[in-house]
Amino acid sequence: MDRLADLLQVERENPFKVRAFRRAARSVEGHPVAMETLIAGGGDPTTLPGVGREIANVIRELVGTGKSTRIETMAQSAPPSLLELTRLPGLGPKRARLVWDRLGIATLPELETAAAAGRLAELPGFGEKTQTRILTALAEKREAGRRLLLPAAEVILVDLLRHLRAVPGVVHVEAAGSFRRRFETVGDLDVVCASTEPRRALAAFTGWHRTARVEGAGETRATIVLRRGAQVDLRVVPPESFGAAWIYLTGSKAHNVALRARAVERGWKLSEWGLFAGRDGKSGKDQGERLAGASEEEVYAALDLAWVPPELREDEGELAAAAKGELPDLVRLDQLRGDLQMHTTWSDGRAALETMVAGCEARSYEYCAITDHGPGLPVVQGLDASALRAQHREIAEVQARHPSIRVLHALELDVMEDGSLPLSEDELAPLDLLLAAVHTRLKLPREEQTQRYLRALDHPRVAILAHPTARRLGRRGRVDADWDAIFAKAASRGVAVEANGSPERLDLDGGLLRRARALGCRVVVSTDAHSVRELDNLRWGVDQARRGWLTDDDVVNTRPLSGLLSWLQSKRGRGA
Ligand code: DGT
Ligand code: CA
Ligand code: CA
Ligand code: ZN
Repeated sequence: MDRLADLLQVERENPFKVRAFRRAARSVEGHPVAMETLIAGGGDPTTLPGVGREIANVIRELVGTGKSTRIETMAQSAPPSLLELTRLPGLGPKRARLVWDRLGIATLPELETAAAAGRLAELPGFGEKTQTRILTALAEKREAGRRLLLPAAEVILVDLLRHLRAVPGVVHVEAAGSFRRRFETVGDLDVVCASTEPRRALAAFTGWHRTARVEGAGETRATIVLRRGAQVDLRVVPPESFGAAWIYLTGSKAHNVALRARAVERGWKLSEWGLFAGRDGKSGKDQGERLAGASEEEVYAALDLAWVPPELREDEGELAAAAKGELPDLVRLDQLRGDLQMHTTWSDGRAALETMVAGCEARSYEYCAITDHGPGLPVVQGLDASALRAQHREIAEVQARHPSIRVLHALELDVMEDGSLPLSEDELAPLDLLLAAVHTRLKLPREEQTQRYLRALDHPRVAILAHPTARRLGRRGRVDADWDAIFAKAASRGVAVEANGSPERLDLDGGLLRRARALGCRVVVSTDAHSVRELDNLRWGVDQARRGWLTDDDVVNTRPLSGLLSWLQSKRGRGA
């Protein structure tokens, strides 16, 4: 609908008609019953405010065929990318049309080139100021196009939740969306609020000190854009709807769709307002008997389901498991007894070895592994065999001063292009633990890359495959390799795969962890900390382990020290 309004405006339709379409779009969006449901139930769209016969026909066509002949014909006369231009603050449909007519520009990159060259300022009604505004908006858009890493999202949310909790009338405020599901990156932030005075909550939200711009604001929802481009959606519902709204806004969309289908099977209706016995009805408050809605547990229970942890809400089998009472008892942060990857000033860490050990001790760990880099890396000065012996002596001294924690001497060794390791077995003999990791030659062809991993996993000393896919979020994707073959080999060799908790790695992520477990791998959750503070990154690794359906049994470092040592022993016993 909004798209149609934009097109009409680009086509220089009567402004009253454009406005009518926009009003109708708001009305449809804000309506508690989806148009599909309304029409399927014999309802009439013209009962919605602002929806007349003409618009109702467009809605029926859209619901029936997924298309609108009206939109299609109009889209043909203007390039579809022109719509993107109309959404840019500082441009809008009228000016976008002018830019297209005069300069033949229909895409954002073309627009940016023209603006940077000063060609926009020369258009009638534009000027320097508009041109600058457009350039700023383009830069902002690029920034916003990047997804947030979880810690950045959390910093914003903690502040916002604290702000909203202090608003009179607010009963609950919680984070939802991909952040709550702990998806690896977050597109926009979603917050759900229960309040007896929704207007006040919304005003406090749009008036928050970090708000740069308000994108949309209605009776029950608003969207703000923050100064650095991140976007936040807020939904405000009455307390009796809070659980249903929290489920809805947490998603994922696929989980919601499956959940709603389950309600429909029982002849009920599930929406962000609650679970209702009636399927039709015109407003959120009149949908038949309310069966549940105040809490998430209540909604799931009414559908004969156990409460589903947000990390599992991806429609990957969690509803079937919840129906049978077979959801896994997911691993928790407090079950971890130590951290098995960290760096010190011996290689590229920023804290001294003893400082890192003290940091682990302060976190009440039973053990920690010092895993500085070995030789062979281009940027990092790693430890050669003689440095390794010197470090071994230092670890013995530090261990003596810190008897409450077991300090394991380990090494993160780079896997060479051919899958060999840059130190000999003799040189590695004093180590308690060996990590293998791929850092270079990330673009080898798939087959070669896979063989490289398989050979490294065959090395008798390798116990952990660190950050297996070598991805860096927002910078580079996974290396191309046959992960199933690699996981199967790791399982057969007793090598654990890492859930690296560094927020820009999260490697393996939930999906691959689940696969690794299915193929028989053990998992280690580690931080890869390069400072004491980064030791706190363990929790992001635990989140991915949970997304991977892992229990404490699957995670090696939930074991007490004796269990960890016997795992290492059995690995060693396997030999070459
Ligand atoms: P993001 O923001 O890209 O990281 O991912 P999400 O999952 O946070 O997605 P977002 O912000 O678009 O929407 C938040 C939740 O709202 C989403 O997980 C499920 C729910 N939702 C949004 N759109 C729809 C929809 O069209 N149908 C249904 N059933 N749920 C939706
Ligand atoms: Ca979101
Ligand atoms: Ca959102
Ligand atoms: Zn590494």
